[in-house]
Amino acid sequence: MASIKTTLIEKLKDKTARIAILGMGYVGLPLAVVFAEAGFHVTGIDPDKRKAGSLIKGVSYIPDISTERLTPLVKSGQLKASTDFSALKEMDAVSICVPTPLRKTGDPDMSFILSATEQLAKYMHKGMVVVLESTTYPGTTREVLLPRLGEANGLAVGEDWFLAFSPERVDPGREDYTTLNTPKVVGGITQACAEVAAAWYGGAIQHIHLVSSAEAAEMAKLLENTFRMINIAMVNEMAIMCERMGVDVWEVIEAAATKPFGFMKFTPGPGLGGHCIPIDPLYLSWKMKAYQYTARFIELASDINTNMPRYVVTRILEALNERGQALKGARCLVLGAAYKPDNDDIRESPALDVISLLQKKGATVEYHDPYIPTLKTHEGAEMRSVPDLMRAVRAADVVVAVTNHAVYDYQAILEAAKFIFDSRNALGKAGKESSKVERL
Ligand code: SAJ
Repeated sequence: MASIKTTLIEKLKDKTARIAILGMGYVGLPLAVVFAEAGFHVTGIDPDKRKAGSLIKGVSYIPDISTERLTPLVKSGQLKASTDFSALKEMDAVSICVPTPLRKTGDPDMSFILSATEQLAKYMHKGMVVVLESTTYPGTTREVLLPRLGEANGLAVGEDWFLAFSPERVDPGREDYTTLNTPKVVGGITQACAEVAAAWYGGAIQHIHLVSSAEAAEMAKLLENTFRMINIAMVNEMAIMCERMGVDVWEVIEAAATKPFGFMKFTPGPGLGGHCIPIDPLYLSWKMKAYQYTARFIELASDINTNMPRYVVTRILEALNERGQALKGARCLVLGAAYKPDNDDIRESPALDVISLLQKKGATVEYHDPYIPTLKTHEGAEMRSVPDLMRAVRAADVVVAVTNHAVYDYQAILEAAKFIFDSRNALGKAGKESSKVERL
């Protein structure tokens, strides 16, 4: 009689295996679409009624997946959506794509993973494969999912069921690398788990890179994002050092970037935003405490990046002082509030810190961002993006370029502004040459 593993691999290879994706956000929805387009029958399960309702209508709510691409999959029945976790009892393969934020204390918030795991645990049966995609600390798959899904149900992992980790690598808005063509790292609790997970993912995603354990896969993702966070912090500190020495950091970076090997360009900015880079490395430093080890690079980088908004406001205060003006009572216009250019996500955006710090210094602050119509400050106040950008630019004592969206007409802003603090080198050469502009 064929083993459970052989039977499951056959179902995965002939696409008769039924797939469920838990969490239909910017990771889960593209993954569901990629599996459905590969020929699997997929059910997206999300407790958010609005998401499930939108998907049932075939209407997408994330930019990376168009409604035109989604509708035919829903109409054909290839892709379904539900808020009901009991659908899991019919499933053969489940991918967990839920958020892993930080708590206010700075510790990992595992509540979404625990909630999804508790729901799935009710419906576990022989012949299932489960893959966790959420970025988390090394050991989560083995320490959190394995006991709750397998041992609690009397299922032997690697024989009755299969468990692996495969880090999500979705960069929202990116078009050159998507879920389909971004290499996918997969690491199993056992060798058999890795084989089953690779057979599943390999049936839809172009390149699978197998590693020897779930921990190796969890750590690979943290290395990727810790690498970015630390290099951004390093270049932020270069900006501070260059300013002390009267050297133009932007010129220095451009010069270093001419090196065709052994260098990777990062640019300084007002701080580190987003729901990945500032957060993922702290999952690692938090875990290392259990090993009595201090992840000094991560902690130092986090300190530097976290301090950048304050550094920017201090630079603005000094620059206004040079112009005989106090920051207190000054009219400040924050240009761009999203956490990175050409993006509508404000999570962890340094713009929120800059706004609050300017307000604490007594400045009158407005903001403009075509992608962020309203925002809530750290103090809980509602702000709206100013309706007339150029009017606000003319009225401001200082325009603070925080997020350099491509849509802005920087030449017009430069002509209309009294003074600009450019934290992103958004104005480029024109900014370098203008007496009305100071750069980070
Ligand atoms: N930032 C800088 N200087 C830089 C690069 C970024 O200050 O040189 C700032 C950005 O303004 C932003 C923050 O860092 O506030 C994070 O920017 P990011 O470009 O890293 O963008 P994210 O947060 O969207 O990162 C995602 C990540 N994708 C996943 O985790 C799957 C990351 O791994 C990708 O490398 C990154 O996109 C990317 O390359 O765009």
